[in-house]
Amino acid sequence: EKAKWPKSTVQLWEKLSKKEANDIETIQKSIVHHVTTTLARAAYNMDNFTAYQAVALSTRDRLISRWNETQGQLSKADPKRVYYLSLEFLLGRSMDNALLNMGLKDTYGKSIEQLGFRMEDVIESEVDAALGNGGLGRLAACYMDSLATLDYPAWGYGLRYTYGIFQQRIVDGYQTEYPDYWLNFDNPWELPRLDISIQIGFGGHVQTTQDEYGVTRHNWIPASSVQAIAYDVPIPGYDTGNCNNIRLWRSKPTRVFDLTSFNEGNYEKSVEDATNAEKITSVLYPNDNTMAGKELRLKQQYFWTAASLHDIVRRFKKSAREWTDFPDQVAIQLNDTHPTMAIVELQRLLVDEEMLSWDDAWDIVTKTFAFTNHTVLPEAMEKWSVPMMEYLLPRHLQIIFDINLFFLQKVEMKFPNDRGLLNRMSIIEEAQPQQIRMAHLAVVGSHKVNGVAALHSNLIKTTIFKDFVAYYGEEKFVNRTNGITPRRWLHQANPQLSALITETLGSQKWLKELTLLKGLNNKVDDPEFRKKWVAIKRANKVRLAELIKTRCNVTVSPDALFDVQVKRIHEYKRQFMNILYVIYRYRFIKSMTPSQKAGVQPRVVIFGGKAAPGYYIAKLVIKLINGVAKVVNQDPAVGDLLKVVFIPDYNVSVAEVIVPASDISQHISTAGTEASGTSNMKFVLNGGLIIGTLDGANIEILEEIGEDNIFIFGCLAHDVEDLRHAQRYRNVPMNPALQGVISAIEKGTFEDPKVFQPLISTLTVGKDFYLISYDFASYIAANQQVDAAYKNQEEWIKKSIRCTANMGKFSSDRSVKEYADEIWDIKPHPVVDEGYM
Ligand code: BZD
Repeated sequence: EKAKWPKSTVQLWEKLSKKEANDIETIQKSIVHHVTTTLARAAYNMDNFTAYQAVALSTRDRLISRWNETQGQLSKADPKRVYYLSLEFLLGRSMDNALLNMGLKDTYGKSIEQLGFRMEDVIESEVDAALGNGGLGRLAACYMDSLATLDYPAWGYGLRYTYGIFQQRIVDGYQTEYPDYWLNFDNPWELPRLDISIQIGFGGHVQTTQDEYGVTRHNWIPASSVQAIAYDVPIPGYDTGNCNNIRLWRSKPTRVFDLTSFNEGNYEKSVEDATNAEKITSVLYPNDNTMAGKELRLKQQYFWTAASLHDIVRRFKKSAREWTDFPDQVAIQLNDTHPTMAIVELQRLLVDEEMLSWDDAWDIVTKTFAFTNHTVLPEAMEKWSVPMMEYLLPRHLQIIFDINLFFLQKVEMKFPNDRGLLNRMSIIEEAQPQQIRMAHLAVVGSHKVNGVAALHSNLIKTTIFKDFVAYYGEEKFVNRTNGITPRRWLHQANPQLSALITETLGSQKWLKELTLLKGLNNKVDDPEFRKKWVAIKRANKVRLAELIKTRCNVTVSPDALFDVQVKRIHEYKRQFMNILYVIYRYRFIKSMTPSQKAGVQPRVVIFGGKAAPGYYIAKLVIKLINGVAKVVNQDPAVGDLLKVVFIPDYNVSVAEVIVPASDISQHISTAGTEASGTSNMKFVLNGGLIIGTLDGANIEILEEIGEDNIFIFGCLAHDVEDLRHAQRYRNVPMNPALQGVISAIEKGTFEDPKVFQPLISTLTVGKDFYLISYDFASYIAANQQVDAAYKNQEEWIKKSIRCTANMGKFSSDRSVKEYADEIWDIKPHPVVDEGYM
């Protein structure tokens, strides 16, 4: 269009679309402009929330301008891109992060201060975008930050849930769930793209015909359809003009199909269909590491993968390339098995709609996809029943059966006459009804499969994917140890520590090259530096103590050792073991003479995390923690020697306060169950020591920071099976210290003991599957070592500095580079600042 314009028009556009300046006056003008026009508020009639909205809108203008510039240049250059398909993006708040990444925080801070507001208060007004459960969703968010920062051409694809993860309140010690209606006030961090709408079909039947060459063609005729509407979330890189995108889909009714009911005179039915269409993206499923098998969840998965693939294919088709070039232009990463239907959908598009041969299509598909596994827990493995799939997606089911048939034929050629093997490897599990094993489909449809920490990547090769390694060979199965973004988890969450590091290292380069933190090792023996280091930790503890006072109404001393376990509540993570030890400690203190008490290291034990609403045992753990807290915190015999708190509604923004304030945090899963863990990395990066098992990324953290700076206990992954066997078939007596604790609960020390009986039964009737009794003795010992080490404050501070100094490996920049180089084969594509909006 532009080409047809007279020169003067083009020049006028160019003149008027120059980027806005970033000086205080321009920024203040833009804020006031948004207050008075966009928000339609009188300039003086404002609270913190209105100020937040105006600052957010002004920040958003700058984000959009970067987004336009980046996406415009990428469209022209058309390099290979990666698409990160994740059902969850746990972004948290955006404003602080956007301002820091764009280098505008100081200017905005000054601007609003002069306008009568404090940056901290304005930041606090933002609600979290909580479109995720835990580690998997937060990992996706960290990876998006790193991809943007490193100038990789990358888009995320996900769902725009109306309700994020539920809000947790504690009532009478129990978790209760409330809906998280986060879009109550407009969300300034998204750009609705109402023009981008894709029709997604469901149900119906498959028409089979012969084409003019006698080839059988399949044509899926869906019975109903919904629309996918795009909402774009700009993701600015740190210290670069690059701005990537997360495209989230929202479901809306289509007009086309619902008209049939309408025309039949069934108005109510057509309205009902419309409401059902909106349901698809209404709520995030709140289970992590368990599979519920709900039909709506499968609908979500297909809706999202189909919309994303149509979008990706449409972008690919803009340039006149051959289909064989598709894998040279497009890499798609599957964040767990949730998006596995994308494999089937691409095969369907290529074969049914683009008329490629099955083999040519399959070659393209397998070169395009790669798959990340995040768990080995059997209850988390996704399976969909064949009848449900047939009803919702009949053509896809046929394709899955064909993929399986051709795959098993090849397995049979390589390993003839091994029926057991074919059964084990089949994508279809022979149950009643038959089940589709999504992990098998993901492995078969991808060129690379990765685990998320060294131990985990090895484990999947010897357990769930053992047969696949024998068939495909080792090269297909790789490790990509997780990482976290140091921008959010140090620079933003711990500004004082960030400033000290920058001052010490002489520049901010470490924020993009985290191994530079090694330079801090030289400072360990500098008492002045140690003083500054510990003063910052203390200030962070004071801030957390204030949050605890507000949220739990418990007063805690910042001089006590802060001991933290925050993560989803799950049996394998063993919060139960932690609270059992707290009871042990409580009883021990109570048995002491006053002079013995004088030697006790005061501790504040801090818990936080959500339990899946249907996870009964996990919810009882929360109840027990609160029961213990109530008794311990009121006991004058204990006083400040021990306090226990459960911080309700743990989320990303609460984590940003907790993580910098921890002295010791707990990462104590039964060995072999926690694939990686990422909060372990966040705590250590912030100079918090950890107590942990030899599980997930703890092992690699140990390797990096050295055994003197970490407290390790418990059995090895390698021994777990034998230990469980012994628990099950031999009468292994319970650890006596643990027995004492259990008796105390059963005597009613913490409310009605009947309440806790099902929880206690997991240790007895349940044969202690997570090996709490076996690990209890070494757990007590490790805790004693923590106390002893904390007594020697100067040595403790040295450990704390060494922790931070040696965490460079765990930047998500490192992880993302490893994916980019060997899995995606993509290159950075820096944006050029042309000065236009
Ligand atoms: O993924 C977690 C693992 O448990 C962690 O060990 C690991 O560090 C992170 C990142 O790799 N897994 C999850 O968080 N999983 C889920 O949240 C989830 C959600 C829905 C369905 C299944 C799992």
